Amino acid sequence: MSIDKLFAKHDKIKIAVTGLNRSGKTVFIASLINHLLSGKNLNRPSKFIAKIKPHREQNIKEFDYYSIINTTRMTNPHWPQSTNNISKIEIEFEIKSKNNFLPNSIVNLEIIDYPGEWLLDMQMLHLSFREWSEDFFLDVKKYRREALISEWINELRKYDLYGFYEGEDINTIINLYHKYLKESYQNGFSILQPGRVVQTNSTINKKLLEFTPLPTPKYMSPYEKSIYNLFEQRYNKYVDEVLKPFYENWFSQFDRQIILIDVLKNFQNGYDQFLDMQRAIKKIIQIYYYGEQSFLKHLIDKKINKVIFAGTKVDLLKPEQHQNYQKLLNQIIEDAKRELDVKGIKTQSLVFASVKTNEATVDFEIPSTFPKRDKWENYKIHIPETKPIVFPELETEVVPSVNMNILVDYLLGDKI
Ligand SMILES: Nc1nc2c(ncn2[C@@H]2O[C@H](COP(=O)(O)OP(=O)(O)OP(=O)(O)O)[C@@H](O)[C@H]2O)c(=O)[nH]1
Ligand SMILES: [Mg+2]
Repeated sequence: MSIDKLFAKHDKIKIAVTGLNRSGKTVFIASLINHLLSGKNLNRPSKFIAKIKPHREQNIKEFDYYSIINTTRMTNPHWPQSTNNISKIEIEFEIKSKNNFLPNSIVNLEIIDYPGEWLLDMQMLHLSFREWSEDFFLDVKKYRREALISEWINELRKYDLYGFYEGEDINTIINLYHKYLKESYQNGFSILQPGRVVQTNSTINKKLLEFTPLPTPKYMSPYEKSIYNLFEQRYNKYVDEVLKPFYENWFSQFDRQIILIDVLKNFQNGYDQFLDMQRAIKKIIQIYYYGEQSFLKHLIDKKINKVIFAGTKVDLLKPEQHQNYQKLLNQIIEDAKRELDVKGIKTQSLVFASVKTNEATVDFEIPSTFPKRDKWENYKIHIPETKPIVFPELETEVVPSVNMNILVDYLLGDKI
């Protein structure tokens, strides 16, 4: 370490990039790194140097920035693959001191990337099997999803879920529940637990996913050796062995969070999917309330607590539509924002595009408020597959984007 760095003031900041599957996390992280390395398209003149720190950790993969941006530079460029595991990257900033007599300061920025399907399961961390099941059946009723689960329910009816379990084959119960999750996923629904069931490239041991929610027994306790208890044990094992380590090792103690929301996708999917996504956002912020209150306290004490709701892929719309997208986003997050306000966590919202694709735009007049069910059909759109924009070869050049400068400012303006 150089003498300068030894005396420098060191600071660490951990950002949680969250968002449902395909919301744009990996592309966003790549664009963010490109902005920071180049020092371009930032709201303030850059007085820092940013470098990717060498990856030295054994227990987590490196977020492979160069491979990701290289996929856009091939003769047949393509978007990065859907993420199948967790990875991490650290950026080190050396920031010029305002006073020439004082040493420069060093800020370490830590970012993790992971599959979007893992995110919603975090809510299970603070629900018992019974609570999780009750939540599930309440949602089915509230959102009229009975038809979607009828095949699985019919199968459940064939078993005594609470009586003595003699080891009969229960695979069909599990398979039909998983079928329901996968069909809902294909139809654009967001709340799917456990999320690893629908993750196409998951590396998890499938045995850990062999449980489903079950109706709570009324006026009786299930037998110790019953299907109900068996699923409860498997649920607890999933929470303890899969969710807790992920949360505790990588997700706790972050300083600020950005939630990426692909609002446009839902105009393609449908009204119920839209509502489902909105509920999903509320579930994502539950992460603040998990476990000890110390996490909330950590955020509030450090006074850097911040959640940014970011509507993605705005480059697909014509510029005159951006304002409506912003208004609609504000309406979607209103509930979640109110909850965070009460907890003393600052929120900001913004529509943006990590990269500005060439093939934009969709000819679409986005409504500024959430349309009623009977008006929904007027807003149905088809979003074509776009080709990615090529990341510049030179590290000093920045990729075209929309509002990334504002977003970087929201995220890191007080640090760099
Ligand atoms: N037009 C446009 N499309 C984008 C942008 N960012 C991402 N996309 C599209 O969204 C898709 C998903 O982006 P990713 O960054 O892989 O999404 P993710 O959240 O990492 O997805 P998972 O890894 O599956 O959780 C890409 O393949 C692109 O088609 C953007 O800024 N503009
Ligand atoms: Mg990804």
